[in-house]
Amino acid sequence: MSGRRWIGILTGCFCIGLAIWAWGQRPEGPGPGGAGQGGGAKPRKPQMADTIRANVYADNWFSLYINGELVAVDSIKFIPHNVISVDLLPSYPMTIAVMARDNADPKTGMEYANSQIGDGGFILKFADGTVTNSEWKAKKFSWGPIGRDTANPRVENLPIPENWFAVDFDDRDWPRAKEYSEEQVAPKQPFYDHDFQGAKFIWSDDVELDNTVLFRHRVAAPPDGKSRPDFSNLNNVVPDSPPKGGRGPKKK
Ligand SMILES: [Ca+2]
Ligand SMILES: [Ca+2]
Repeated sequence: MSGRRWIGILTGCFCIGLAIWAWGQRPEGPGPGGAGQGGGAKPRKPQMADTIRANVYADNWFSLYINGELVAVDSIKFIPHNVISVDLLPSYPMTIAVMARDNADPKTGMEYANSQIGDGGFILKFADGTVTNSEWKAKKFSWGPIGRDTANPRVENLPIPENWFAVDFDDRDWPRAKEYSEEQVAPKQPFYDHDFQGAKFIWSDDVELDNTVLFRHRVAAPPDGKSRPDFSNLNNVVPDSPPKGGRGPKKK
């Protein structure tokens, strides 16, 4: 057999192998935007590969809402200063709403058994590239001691709006968050054990006196540019074949 013919056979085998490999790489189910959508395409179940990791650090406590739903709560209200790391199934646009609290005495605004004013600080990063920075909105709802008067400490409060975490809450008149340096917030070791690269510490205007702060931010599309299926409508569709054996509870 001539050398040229061998090259032809080998090239043919390579092309067939490449086609088989490409077939194996094809995505399951519909492409981005297909899951949970109409149009006749059969939705697939979300996989862990569809989730993104969220890392959140607060001095001292937070609760986190996404698209109006509570998704994470800081499990330690004071010290040690911990990181909460959870998996999220994202859908966009994504409205993030956070309540952050410094561990201040509600009557004096002071920390550590009323021995000092103390400071706050909040930072967040999602694996889709979402990070905290001055593009976020921030509004203080409890602050003190007024005038830094620790001899006669008193606080001021604003009522927290009932639907502050809702997607359609109007935050247009809220100020922008203020960024603070790592040196100012002085995070503890757990912060350095997690990925916060590119994220900024934020708070309202006074990281020492402002003790309860609400943040809001809308992520229009994944910052990393990656297309992701939207599973937000999953409860309204049957993601797989119908349950076997009649009307029993469907396995999830
Ligand atoms: Ca603090
Ligand atoms: Ca404080």
